Amino acid sequence: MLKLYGGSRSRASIVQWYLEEIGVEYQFVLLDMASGEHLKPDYLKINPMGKVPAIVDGDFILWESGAILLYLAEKYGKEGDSLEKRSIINQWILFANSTLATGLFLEANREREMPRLLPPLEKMFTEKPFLLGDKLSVADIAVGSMLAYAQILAKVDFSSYPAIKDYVNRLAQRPAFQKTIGNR
Ligand SMILES: N[C@@H](CCC(=O)N[C@@H](CS)C(=O)NCC(=O)O)C(=O)O
Repeated sequence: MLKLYGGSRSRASIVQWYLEEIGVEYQFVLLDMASGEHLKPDYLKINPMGKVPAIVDGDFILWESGAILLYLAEKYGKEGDSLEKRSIINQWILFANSTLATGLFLEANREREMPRLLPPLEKMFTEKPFLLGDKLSVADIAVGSMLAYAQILAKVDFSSYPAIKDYVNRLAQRPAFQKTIGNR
């Protein structure tokens, strides 16, 4: 069975959310990060960087949440059936984990970046329920989890962006979200 390594409050929840959405069986290997289990030799064999999440799928090892999402989307999610579709998914995952994450979570960037990044997202969510159209995709897992974490952890207020607020609320009502990110 696929193994997902993570801490109790870590980005492993993003990967876990997607696994729940697509109904892949997995074992969550909970590392005691407070005591540094992620820095011990056993785990460093899986991710030499000592970061979570990581997965082990058969003989295959992968780390970095964005790379894991892409892998799962292609292998199990039946997403990304053309180069263009895969590239668009890639675009949103990289955007979420770099541009959006640093814009939302680095306080020094927030004031400058939020007024640039949020209005285009607001417009998109007034036109369609999810990033790629009518259906939730792995792009929503990546972007939606950053927006949800911004609301939960960094107390970012999306009141001026009602379509984003509604998007995050809709995601948060999904059973797979509640079992994972919403349960931490
Ligand atoms: N860009 C990486 C970030 C990984 C990361 O920083 N994970 C944190 C937990 S959320 C971690 O492992 N921290 C432990 C440490 O730095 O010692 C990803 O998305 O997977």
